[in-house]
Amino acid sequence: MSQQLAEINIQRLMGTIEESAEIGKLPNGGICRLTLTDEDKVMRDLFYQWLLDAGLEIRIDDFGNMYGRREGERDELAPVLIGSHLDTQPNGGKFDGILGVLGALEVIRTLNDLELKTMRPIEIVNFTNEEGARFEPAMLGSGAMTNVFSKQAVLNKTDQQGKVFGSELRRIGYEGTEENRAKDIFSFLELHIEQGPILEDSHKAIGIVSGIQGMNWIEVTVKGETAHTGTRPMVNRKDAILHAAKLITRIYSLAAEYPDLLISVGRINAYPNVINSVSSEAKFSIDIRHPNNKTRKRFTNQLRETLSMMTLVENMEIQITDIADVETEHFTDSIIDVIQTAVEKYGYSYLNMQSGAAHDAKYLNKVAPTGMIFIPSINGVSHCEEELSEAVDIERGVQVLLHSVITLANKENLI
Ligand code: HGY
Ligand code: MN
Ligand code: MN
Repeated sequence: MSQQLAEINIQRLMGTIEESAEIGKLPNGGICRLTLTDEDKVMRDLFYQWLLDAGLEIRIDDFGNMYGRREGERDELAPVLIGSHLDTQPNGGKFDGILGVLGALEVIRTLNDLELKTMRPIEIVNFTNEEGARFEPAMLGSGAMTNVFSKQAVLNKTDQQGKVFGSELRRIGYEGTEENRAKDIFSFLELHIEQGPILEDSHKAIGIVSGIQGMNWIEVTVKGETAHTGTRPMVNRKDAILHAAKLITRIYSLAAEYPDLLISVGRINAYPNVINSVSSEAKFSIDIRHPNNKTRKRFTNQLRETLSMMTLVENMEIQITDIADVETEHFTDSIIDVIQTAVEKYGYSYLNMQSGAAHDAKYLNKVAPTGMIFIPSINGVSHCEEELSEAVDIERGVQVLLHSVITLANKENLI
């Protein structure tokens, strides 16, 4: 059977995606499957079974990253790695990350159906904590496995309730070993929904991703003084929520001076957070994204100075904590070419584009030639229960993944 005739089974894939969507399902149709929770364990156990059913050799590494390996005819060669993540946002959709992992599984299932052997082994992967919704920052599993983060720093991460990454990994039974990490990877491919409006607006079927824009995640803690709301005169207050509100308003107005910069305050907590006490502490997050590293750094520096100056003037106190500072990443031309060839073979319309969202591929690109394939998101929405992609687009995306994998898994080298 030749590679161009290899066709995936879209009904099987949609059934697998729907089955995964039942795990952590919310009444509004969204999914809450935060990394290393009981829901994540149920999903991991089911994925483990699917890997076994597909005849793959399974490994778990010391960050809970899960790998399924399909032997190659020359099994000593470095593998082609494909995959993404199965963890979700607290009110996530059923495609973000999941399409990349279950689409990779469909590639394996199709190769098995067709008894299509490849020269190189192929490995599919589910990365731990891509979302960064529970343990900050994002892409901890892939960032740890590529040594962007130190092992101890990752295992010691705590969530908002003080639960520790390492003990949660143990608790759900997915603490593996260091030697199980993927190593000497020939290439990495990640299929993902675009999560934005570009492909839909441009009526293109496939996004051939050139790279991922850089980002900063910062946390600002405002220190005030608690007081009785009925007795403390307004002039003598150190109201943390009021000062945070002024800072946040200024952050957005400063960002408006930078074209293409995306800024978001997504998380905010106050203490004691009761109606009749003036707040003594307010913590809020800032997510900063921009395609150009210099511009992003210039803005972030100006932001720090502005927040500090405003706080000095108001005789308040703040603490600025860096959670992530990630450079813009450019993917490997030879991988982009393989994807482009596959897209042209099927005659799909396509757009060469950069990714606004971050993905595990950002860190895999540091250790292996990497590329990404996007499919359209309906109404460009993601990280919510309305996240949706059409089966026809899913089929095209996985077909391109399949063709690209077969090409790469039969290559001696990339040049
Ligand atoms: O933050 C991101 O872009 C990704 O969803 N983790
Ligand atoms: Mn994702
Ligand atoms: Mn996401």
